[in-house]
This record gives sequence, structure tokens and C-alpha cells, in this order.
Amino acid sequence: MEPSTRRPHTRSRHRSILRSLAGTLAGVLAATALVTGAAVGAAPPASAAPPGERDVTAVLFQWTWTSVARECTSTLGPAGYAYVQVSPPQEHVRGSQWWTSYQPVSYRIESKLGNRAQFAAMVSTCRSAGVEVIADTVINHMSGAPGGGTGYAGSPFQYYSYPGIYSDADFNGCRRDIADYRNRWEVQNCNLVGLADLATGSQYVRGRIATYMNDLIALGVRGFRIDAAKHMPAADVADIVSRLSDPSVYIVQEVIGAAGEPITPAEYTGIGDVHEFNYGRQLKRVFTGGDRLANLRTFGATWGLLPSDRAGVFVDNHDTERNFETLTEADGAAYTLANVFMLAWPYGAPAVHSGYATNGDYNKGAPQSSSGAVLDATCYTNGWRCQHDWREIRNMVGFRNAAGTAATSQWWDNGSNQIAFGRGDQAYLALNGEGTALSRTFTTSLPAGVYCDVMSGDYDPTARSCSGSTVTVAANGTFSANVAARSALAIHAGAMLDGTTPPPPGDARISFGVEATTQWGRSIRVVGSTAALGTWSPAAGVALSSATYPVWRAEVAMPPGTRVEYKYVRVDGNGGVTWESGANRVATVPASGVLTLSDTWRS
Ligand code: LM2
Ligand code: CA
Repeated sequence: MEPSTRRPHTRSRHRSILRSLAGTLAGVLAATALVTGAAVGAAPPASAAPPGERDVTAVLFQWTWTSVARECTSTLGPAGYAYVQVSPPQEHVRGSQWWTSYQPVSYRIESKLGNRAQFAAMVSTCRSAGVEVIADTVINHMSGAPGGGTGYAGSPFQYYSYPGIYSDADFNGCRRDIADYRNRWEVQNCNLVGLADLATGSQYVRGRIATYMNDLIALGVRGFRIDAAKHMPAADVADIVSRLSDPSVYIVQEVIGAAGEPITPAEYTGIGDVHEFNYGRQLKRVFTGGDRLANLRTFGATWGLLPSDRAGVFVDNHDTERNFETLTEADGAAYTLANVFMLAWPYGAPAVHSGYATNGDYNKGAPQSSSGAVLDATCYTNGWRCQHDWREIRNMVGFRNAAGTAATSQWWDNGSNQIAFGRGDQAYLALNGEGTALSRTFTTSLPAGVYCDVMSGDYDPTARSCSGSTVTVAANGTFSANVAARSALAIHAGAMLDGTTPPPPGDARISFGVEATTQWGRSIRVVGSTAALGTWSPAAGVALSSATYPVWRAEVAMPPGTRVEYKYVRVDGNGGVTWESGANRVATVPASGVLTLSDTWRS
């Protein structure tokens, strides 16, 4: 096999959907206002991008469904992760190695990671926590040579024979291993490391694969990583995806680009996102001294990477942490800082890999009992690394969500390995990749105020407090700080401390805030009796930011002393509007300064 050129992964597509949603939201809202019986107010204002556009995936590699569910509630949802990607859920060959997951023997949802009921419960729990599930799907092949037996859930099988599912004729005729990656036909029709290669050109095989994926959709899955996509012609993948019952699911395809190969990632971008392996490779080069961090100023498509809106990116994944093509968690600060940079930088849809210690053993399966049962993961025990929960990484998810679609601004570097940049007026990162401290007055586009440095501590949105150090941004946007060697400083609008900066006099406003857990793609608006609140028309109301999810918030300036009636509405991905129940809420704009409301959604 050829480690650097096989395994494609993929995830792409939701952002283009979000983007089109952004464009149509105002119009759809205007239309649905009629349907829901709301009074129709003035013409809706041009709508900005909807709040709640989030794109970070946590990859909980080889986690049991029970532990994924728990982690969604305890950590992924509160941190603002949009997705959790789980390991392949179908029945597979028996064995203690992790890679048994990549040798399907049936499409029963019963594997070493849990059974169907546990999978369904996990999806439901994660969705309630605001986290959608991406399933890793292995559809290019079935099990490897030589033989058969019974799969994890008891299904009998033989190489090229999976009773009731596939028989010999459903596999490509090549039957030998891929040897020459410069030969397109061979890469797509022969066996990847001996794995029985499905005839994805066949109608029956396409239909059977789509039936499996649609079963996952019926269980609530909202995205797919398509394993080994490079080993299937793009037309075959496109045909399978066209059969999905929900065309809005997120697709990210594993297509490992490599110099000199005829099959390229770009061939697959019409289907969905494609994993950009050169992203992780370049970050390894830059963060290990092969280039200066200052050159990251232009990192993106001009480096020969895929277009940003088609790229799924990562610092490492389960394969590259084993073949060392990229940084791994064993690389210490370089790894953490590369993840921090990835989450701050507006390129691609980032995935944070979260694995377990292998102690140098490529095959080593996830921590398991003496009888071979994979143990539920508990962070930082039994070798579970939990990169998704490392403070710097976890808190950069909130930074990215707060930054939203803002472009980079105020770039600064020292010509070497100290860099800093903002994301509009929402967020600012200083990253010190050198071995000496960085002491400097930085210039930002942020509003004045006291911010929590979320690299040094956590921001508590309920108490509006910071367990780390704080940074005071002056009215001219500057702040002075010391950034220790090989560390970072990150501040953003979703982690500002209250009451430390007196508002300018006469600046009367209400900070509307409502705690509401929502499914991905949904957003919350406030609508009310005054013009500023859209005079009861949802389309003209005010979109709340999900930066402090599950608390949605937005400030609205209004004449001092005004009595307003208001309600919150939920907007779903199709533009459908759901009003919260009960009587209108009432508040009065203060004489000056901000009135901060902490409401709870009434379902
Ligand atoms: C992928 N992407 O395209 C996955 O990201 C990658 O992890 C998978 O390989 C691969 N494609 C197939 O789905 C892993 C692992 C291999 C392992 C296979 C199948 O990296 O080492 O191969 O899963 O389980 C193993 C043995 C290999 C043997 C093969 C078939 O390591 O020596 O080949 O099973 O029995 C004869
Ligand atoms: Ca193939």
C-alpha cells in the first residue's frame, strides 16, 4: 500500500448551503411570516449572514456511541462545535485493531463502538446539544483477504461474498492490489490494501450503498465522511450522493492529493467538500521550522490549496497521526498552536482530531477490556487524549464562531515566527511561535472593553467572568500584552467581561439574551412591538448571535424609557418560523447604558 496517497476523507457542502441560506433568509422569512400569521411589517432590511453559522467538527476517533453522547452534552455543545464525526458505525470484521472499522461485512449498525439503539440515542442526544453527527462511511470496499467468518454482529461472510448484500458479481474484476498510483483505472478498480473493491459503477451497488446512508439519515445523521473517495470515480460518488434522501447533508470526501497522480481532489469538489491534505502537510512544515509563520499571511488557495469553500481541513487525522505526514499530539506546543491557527484562520471547514495514545503501535485499537470490548472514553484516562477539550483548542471554537464570516484584518508579524491578526471587529489572535516572549502593543479593530484571554483561561458566559488573564482594549483599538514563548493570546466578542467599561452616556440599549438549544442550521431572532424589533415581523426582527451558545444574544439601541413587548422566534433551515409560546414579554429601555436580559426559550 502507499500510505501517502491512499485514504481520502471528505466533508464539504454545508457551508455552501449556509451561504445560499444567508442569501435567501430574508425572503423566506418574509414569505413564512404570512404563513405563520404574523403581522407583516415594513420591507425586511437586507439580512446579514444568519447567526449560528458554525463549521467546526470534532472527530471522536473510535469513541463508543455512549461516550460520544456524553461528550456532546458535557463539552462539544457548550464549546460550540457544529459537528461530531464518529468512526464507521457498520458491522465490521472482528479484531482488536482500530482498522477493523474500515472492513465492513454488513450494513447493520452494530459494531465495537455500540449497537443501533445506542447509535440512535447518541445522535438524538448530540442534536439536542446543538451538535450534528457526521458518520464516517466506508463504501469503496468490504473486508480484506483472505477469508471470512462472522462479523462483529454475527453476520457470516467470505471475501467477495456478504450474504444478502453482495455477491461476487458486485465487485470489480481487477482483484489484485493497487500498485501504480499513476494509473487512474487501477486506483479505482483494483483493491486498496487487499480490500474487496465494490463495483460502484453498478446500479445495484450504488443503490445498496445509498440505502445504507439513507438508513443513517433516518437515524438523524447530518453528514458523511466518504472514506477512500479517490478509489471511486467521481461520477460514481456523485450518483450515490444523488440518491440520498436529504440533499442538504454535509459531505466531505477523502481524496488524498499527491504530486504526479492523475486523480485530483478538484475532481470531487462538485459533490461536496474534499479533505485538503496539503493543508496539514504545510502546517507541519511551517510549525516545525521549515518556513516562517509570517508567511502564513497568504495561507490558502494561493498556496495551491483547494478553494476555501470546498476544503475540509485538519492538523492531523487518524491516518496522518500514524504515518507522521502531519503534526501529531506528540508534537507539543507546535501541535496546539497549529490547531489554534487553523481555528482562527478563515480557510476551509476545520476538523479537530481527537484520538488515543498508540505508544508507537500502528495497529493498537482503542483502550479495551481484557475481553476486547472498547471502553467508554473518559478524557485523559486510559490514553484518551481529548484534543477537542484542550483549553486552547476548545476555546478557539468559540473564537471561530464569534468571528463568523469576518475577513482577517490588522495582520502583524515580526518577519519571523510571531504573528497577530484580527477577524474584523469580532476577534483577535496573537501567536508567538518563538522561544522568547512577545511584549507589544497590538492594534485591533475591536470595540473598547475588557476581554478574556481564552488561551489562558475559560470565559463563563453565565457569570460573565474569566478564569484567565484579561486584556483591555482601548478606544483606539490597541492593547498591550505579553505573550509567552510558544503560546498564544486570543480574545473575541463572545468572551467580553461585563460592567468594566462604562457605556457612553445616552447609549441606551437592551441586550436581548435567551437560552435556547437548537439543531444545526436553526437560529433565533427577537421580534417585537417597536421598529427596531421589526414591529412583529420576524424578517425585520433582530438576529441573535450564537457566539455564547446556548445563550443567543444581541444588543439593540432604542430610545431611553421605551416600553417594548417582544418574543423570540426560531428559524429553521428551510426558513420556517416557530414562535415561542406564552404571552408577550415586556421590558423597558433604561435611561442610559445596557439592560441585559437573560430569558429562557419557552417551547
Ligand atoms: C481510508 N481512507 O481511504 C482510511 O482512512 C484508512 O484508515 C483505511 O485503512 C483505508 N482507507 C481503508 O478503508 C485502514 C488502515 C489499514 C487497514 C485498513 C483496513 O490504515 O492498515 O488495512 O484500514 O482495515 C489492514 C491491514 C493491511 C491489510 C488490510 C486488509 O493493515 O495490512 O492489507 O487490513 O486485510 C493486506
Ligand atoms: Ca474502487
